[in-house]
Amino acid sequence: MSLNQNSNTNLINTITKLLWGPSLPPQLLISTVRSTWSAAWQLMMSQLAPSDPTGSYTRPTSQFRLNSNPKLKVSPKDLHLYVGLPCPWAHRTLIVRALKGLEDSVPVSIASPGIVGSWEFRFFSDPDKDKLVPGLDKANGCKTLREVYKLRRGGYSGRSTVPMLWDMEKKEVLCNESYDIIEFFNLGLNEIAGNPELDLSPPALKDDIRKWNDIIYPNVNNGVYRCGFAQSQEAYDKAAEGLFRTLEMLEDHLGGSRYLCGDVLTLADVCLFTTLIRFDVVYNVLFKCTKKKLIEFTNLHGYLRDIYQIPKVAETCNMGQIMEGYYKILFPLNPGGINPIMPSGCEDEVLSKPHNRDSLSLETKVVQHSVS
Ligand SMILES: N[C@@H](CCC(=O)N[C@@H](CS)C(=O)NCC(=O)O)C(=O)O
Repeated sequence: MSLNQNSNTNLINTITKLLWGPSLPPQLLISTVRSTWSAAWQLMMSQLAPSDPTGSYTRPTSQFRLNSNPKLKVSPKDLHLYVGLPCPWAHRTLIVRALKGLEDSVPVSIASPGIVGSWEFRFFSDPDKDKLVPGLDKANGCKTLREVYKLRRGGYSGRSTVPMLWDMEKKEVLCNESYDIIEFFNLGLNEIAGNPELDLSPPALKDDIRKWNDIIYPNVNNGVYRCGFAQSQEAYDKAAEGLFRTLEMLEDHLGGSRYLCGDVLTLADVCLFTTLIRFDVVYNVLFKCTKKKLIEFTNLHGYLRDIYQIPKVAETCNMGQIMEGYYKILFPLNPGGINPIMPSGCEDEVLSKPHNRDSLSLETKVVQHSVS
């Protein structure tokens, strides 16, 4: 328990003793805590997790979009990426940056979730050499991400979210929408990319990618948040039903297809992966996505391991930081701040086990067929 929590508990104990003697009558204690906690929770959730009239979480839209600003001229040498490791949306950008070989040309600053809800930059003393770790702001030397957003001309008073792509020369937020950023990293920076031949959104697959994103975003990527942030039973039931129905459908599809769109990895897979890798370690428990664990879906779990084992992907998955961010900082959902033990299925040894999904490739099937 932190010093602060200790002194708060002592204060509450002292007041209680003054009012009621050595202990509060149990019924009174329970009803007081229940109503106070419930009111505080409703207040916090209504402000932090906006919902529609049925209590269903509605994600606020991103304010800085790349595609909505056709006049925006981007100079590749001035780019800087801000991310946080627990965030699934920021994780998308780290994966595409790594796969495209943009690590040297697009430097990154990795923020840690701060106790008062803002992303902060802190020196990290115990780095895990195999993983990306949080640290200081390398572009602007700010203490918080909020300060960085405020450096832009005209200032800023909205949500300071990650991922955020920053123009170091113009001191401007270029974009804070993950999908725009990954599309841009995929094709917009080929002149400075180490792996320009890789196209994660080939023209022939664009419709298919869009179709998958349209299913996966509301039901899975945002679906887990709609479970965790639901403010009514009805909203939760609807979100949980949509989530598990979609996971079952994906399980079925991935039984016959190596990736979502066939033999090649696409942006749709990157977006699905960053939710799946957090599923058993966070969403299954903290967001009440309890019907099944991901490890119980044989094909989805093999697919997860397949992507995890693509060179440079595992380095972007810091499970310790993911747990720390969700369990310790997402205060309304885990007020005690206890960080649970890591599920064994989420450890590197398990994620590194053979996936045997190469045999699902159409090309492999054709070869096998012609040999037999
Ligand atoms: N639509 C955004 C969502 C980004 C987002 O919600 N990021 C969260 C972390 S997972 C955040 O930074 N929240 C801080 C806040 O809301 O103040 C995207 O896909 O890029």
